[in-house]
Amino acid sequence: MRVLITGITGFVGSHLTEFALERGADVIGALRWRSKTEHIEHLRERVSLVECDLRDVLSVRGLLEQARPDYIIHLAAQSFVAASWNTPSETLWTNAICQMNLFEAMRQLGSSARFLVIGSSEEYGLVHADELPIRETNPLRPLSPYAVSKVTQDLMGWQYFKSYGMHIVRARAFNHTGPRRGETFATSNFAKQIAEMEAGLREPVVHVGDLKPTRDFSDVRDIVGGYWLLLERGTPGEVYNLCSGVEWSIERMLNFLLERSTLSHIEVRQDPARLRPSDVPVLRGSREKIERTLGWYGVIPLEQTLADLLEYWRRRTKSRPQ
Ligand code: A2R
Repeated sequence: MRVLITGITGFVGSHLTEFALERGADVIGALRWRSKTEHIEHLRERVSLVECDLRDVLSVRGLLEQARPDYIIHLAAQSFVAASWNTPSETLWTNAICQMNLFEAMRQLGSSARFLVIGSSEEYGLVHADELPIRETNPLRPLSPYAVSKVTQDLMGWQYFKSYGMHIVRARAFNHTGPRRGETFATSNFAKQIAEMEAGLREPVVHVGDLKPTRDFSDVRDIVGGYWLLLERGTPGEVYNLCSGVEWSIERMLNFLLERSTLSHIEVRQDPARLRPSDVPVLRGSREKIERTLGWYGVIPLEQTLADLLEYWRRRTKSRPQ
């Protein structure tokens, strides 16, 4: 089994690689010459890495010729909702065009690889109270440039399945976190700030954005298991939510991390720069479809995930040169 993972150097890519290697797969990872490889250093000897900027159609063709994959998990993306407000065209370009280049190269080469499109709960965007928990059939009302880019990827997956009969399965992952999560993401950012305060590197003030939104969080190690299952047994053309079905406010996650800190008092300060032009107030998914049809559900409690995330930042802060 040869699996091509785009975005292998990213947060999810590193966890998915560990998962795939444990299952005996041959992993081929696509990265750019400038990609930071710190998350996959411990795996480097066990994977094949191919340089490719997925925005470049020739480069993508070369990647597929070299990789000859059975499975493709397309994780590479501009993945950060907040950044998409400042770089809307870059976000749309990267997320839509990279995937289109992969699909077109697959068609040109006659590849019959199974392909997993990585969508997002952000696609649902504005959700009314009577629509919770969110099912796959809910209308898509995206509220950010990132969300629009993910709707594009999602519907493009459906179109290529329908038009060309390609084996494409679509995942809509709700929020996920865990060790190695990028520091721009709220949970990881809070944990990093706390670890740095504990190490005496900053004053005991945690800077936050809007704490009121609630989100449906899973552990990344559960999510990558779901992705694998969708490639193995998901129905082509179908879309599946991956979520816990449990809602936590950002504030509750922050408080959980603060309670685990070794410091007795940390001030919480709202930073206007961290607020977004429009944010999704509530996202809670229904995992009924994937649980009923494929038997998937997450097993790692969010408390464990957050504790592991804080430990990750403590370790990184200690090992950082002062
Ligand atoms: O930016 P780099 O060179 O460090 O690599 C990132 C990669 N990537 C690309 N690779 C090739 N060609 C491109 N034009 C390109 N643009 C981005 O995507 C990095 O390895 C990966 C993104 O990693 P993270 O930001 O850590 O995202 P994460 O959380 O792993 O997200 C995975 C998927 C994405 O589709 C998200 O939108 C979704 O899960 O939530």
